[in-house]
Amino acid sequence: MIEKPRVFGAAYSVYVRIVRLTLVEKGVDYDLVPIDIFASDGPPPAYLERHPFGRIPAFEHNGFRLYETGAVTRYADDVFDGPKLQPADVRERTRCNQLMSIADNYAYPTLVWSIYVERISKPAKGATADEATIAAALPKARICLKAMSDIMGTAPWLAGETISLADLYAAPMFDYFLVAPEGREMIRQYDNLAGWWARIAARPSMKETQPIHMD
Ligand SMILES: N[C@@H](CCC(=O)N[C@@H](CS)C(=O)NCC(=O)O)C(=O)O
Repeated sequence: MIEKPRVFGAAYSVYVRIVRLTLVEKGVDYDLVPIDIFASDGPPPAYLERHPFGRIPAFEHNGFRLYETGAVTRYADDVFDGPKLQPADVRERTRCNQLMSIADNYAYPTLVWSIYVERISKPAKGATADEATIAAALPKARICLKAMSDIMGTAPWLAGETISLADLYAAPMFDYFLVAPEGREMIRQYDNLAGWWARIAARPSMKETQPIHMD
């Protein structure tokens, strides 16, 4: 019997959404098994057997357990039918990998944690935004957007002519970032990124995986 892949995590999570976007774009049916990593008493202790670092998502397919979104999404792209989400051309594929790394290391902490969480998420929960954190993050965010815009150039998608894991990595991060006024103002300065955002935001996969915004 062919097992449906299982994604362990919560819809609000950027990284869970990257895996879900990948599966939806591939046309793969999956189960989302709820794990709230920010629950007050923490995730169920048994979850650490799936993910020793206590992050979401974790993933399982036919008894193959996996964590780390880059590994999960590349595995899903390799084993499931559907459109290829890693470019065949070696330079485009390398750019795709580079963009995934930029998203992990620079965009996620800056656009999501230092800007969205401070400007939108904390005040929505009654806490005060840390303006110094936001101010320090803005130049870093500009570097992220300029780097991504430079790599994208005139292509329709971040890593070239077809949608790839690079787009599915960046999109959930931008979806949060663009709730903040600073994010909306910043993306306006990059025509190619603004066009990219209009294209990716219109994908049915983005609507299907839309979390409830805290705004
Ligand atoms: N390197 C991990 C990052 C996953 C990650 O940071 N997930 C966040 C939610 S979007 C999380 O679990 N945060 C919990 C925490 O930081 O304690 C991956 O690629 O999957």
